[in-house]
Amino acid sequence: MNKYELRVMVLTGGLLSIFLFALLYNTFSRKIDVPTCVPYTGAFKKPHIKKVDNLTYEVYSVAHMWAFEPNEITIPAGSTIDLYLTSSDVVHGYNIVLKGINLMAVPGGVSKTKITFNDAGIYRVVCHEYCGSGHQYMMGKIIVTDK
Ligand SMILES: [Cu+2]
Repeated sequence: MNKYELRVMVLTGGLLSIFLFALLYNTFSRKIDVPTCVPYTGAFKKPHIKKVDNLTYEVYSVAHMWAFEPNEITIPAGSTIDLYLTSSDVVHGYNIVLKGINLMAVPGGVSKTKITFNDAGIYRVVCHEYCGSGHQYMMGKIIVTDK
């Protein structure tokens, strides 16, 4: 081993130590808000839409190869959806185009978000996580009707 090899090894070890220190420091001493999954409850055996009141809906959605269930959601303008999302096979994505909503559908976990639709229109839902040969056909729709 020549002196250059030794320098490279010392430098590499030093950088690795700094990296590990930064990782452990940030893990234990700072409050990092990492999104978590709600524990799987089995509420998804049957995907469904629950109407809470005229402008509030709960949607229990399951993604699977290669569709979302329910595939079409119709609500009046001004409605808020509590969306609970899971997957029954592999990891899928749930992107509501024009709303900036971007969720992952993970088997065994539930992703949750709240979305308000003030404007009428048809919002396309696409899978944005490659999930197999039918991935590009995996889409749904949220139809927001005029009040
Ligand atoms: Cu996909």
